[in-house]
Amino acid sequence: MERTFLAVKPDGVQRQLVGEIIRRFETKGFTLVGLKLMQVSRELAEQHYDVHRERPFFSGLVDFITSGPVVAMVWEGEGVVASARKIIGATNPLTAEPGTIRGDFGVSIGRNLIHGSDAIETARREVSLWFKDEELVSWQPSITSWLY
Ligand code: 3AN
Repeated sequence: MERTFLAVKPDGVQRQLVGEIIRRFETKGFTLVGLKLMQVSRELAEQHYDVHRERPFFSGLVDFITSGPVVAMVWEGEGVVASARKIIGATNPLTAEPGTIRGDFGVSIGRNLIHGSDAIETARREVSLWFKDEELVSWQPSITSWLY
């Protein structure tokens, strides 16, 4: 089954949106298979944002993601990578549609509350970067047969 990596960023944690954010993926019908609150090291942050290394906002990005606790998660379900991106909304919260997480709760591109893997390959890389195999639990909630 497809998996994606999501992380509530320090602004989402400080604004006490963790429950609200988790609720949106739970009620959609996706399955939580990994979850941890963590203080991100600069090393992990730099690896995570490696594709942005040459961008002018790279060091600000690393400073921000390491500035406070982050909630790292792995979610599972059919089409979860693309669907989670839709639930999250556009990178800039000011242009993100209402009804999306960023559209409903954010105003600044540098404080856009949540990260979600942008493709299936990226999701594989990010899940294994952030989680050890033994931190992930394979399970099927009993509602699954009513979803698919
Ligand atoms: P997304 O998170 O929607 O996949 P990316 O991968 O293009 O967006 O960018 C990664 C992160 O870098 C964004 N979540 C955002 O916090 C930050 N970012 C992107 N573009 C800018 C920008 N122009 N100025 C500041 N931060 C940016």
